[in-house]
Amino acid sequence: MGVWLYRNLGLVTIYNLERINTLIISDLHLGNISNPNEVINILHKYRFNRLILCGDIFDSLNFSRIRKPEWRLLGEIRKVSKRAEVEWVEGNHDIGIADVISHLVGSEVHMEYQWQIGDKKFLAIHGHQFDNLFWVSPKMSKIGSFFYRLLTHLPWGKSLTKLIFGAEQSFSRSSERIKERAVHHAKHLGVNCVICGHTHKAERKFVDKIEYVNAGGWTERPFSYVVIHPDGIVSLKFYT
Ligand SMILES: [Mn+2]
Repeated sequence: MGVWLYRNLGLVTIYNLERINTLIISDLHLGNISNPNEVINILHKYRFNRLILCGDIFDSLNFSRIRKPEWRLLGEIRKVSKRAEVEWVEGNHDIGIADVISHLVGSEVHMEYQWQIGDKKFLAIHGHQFDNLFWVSPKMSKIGSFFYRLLTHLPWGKSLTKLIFGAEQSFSRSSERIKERAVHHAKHLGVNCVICGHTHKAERKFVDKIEYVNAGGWTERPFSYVVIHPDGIVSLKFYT
């Protein structure tokens, strides 16, 4: 009888969800090449106390480009905000947008966000602050990433980007630079673990005893996200 009740009330599903402390998702770029349905699946996969949107959730202020599944994802985030805290950390693409949208999805907006699990101190920051000036200005970063994407879609684009911009090289250099500067910032603030996005390159590494995690992104595969367990252990996950 008990089992029957559980099944039919959907309680079995709730109890089967993996219990975590924090879920972190970054660089969805809604309104561009985004994958909202996959993100909804992740929201349904776990039970968590805190959801951190680590920047560049929107690609631009052009809301006419937001499609139905993307609105549905925003609705799901709003539902999450009824049972867990939702923190939105601004990225270079959603500066100014977060303020408009955050009340819709029930989140707080931050430049950077700090929290603690047990003795372990965490910081979430998008990471464009550590990038070169060219990519930091929203306009320039948009123009830059537009040309980069355009070129990588052409058959001879990859060699051309290398030839003209050295873009691939400068992109990988940029993720090294961001890691280095994020770790420096974390040391300054006295946190143990710093979580960024921006580079779309998922990574987890210890540098000078600071745990650096990049949540990756959702515009190209493999899609990735970060899970923090109740004991403060961080896992970088890939969506399959
Ligand atoms: Mn960014």
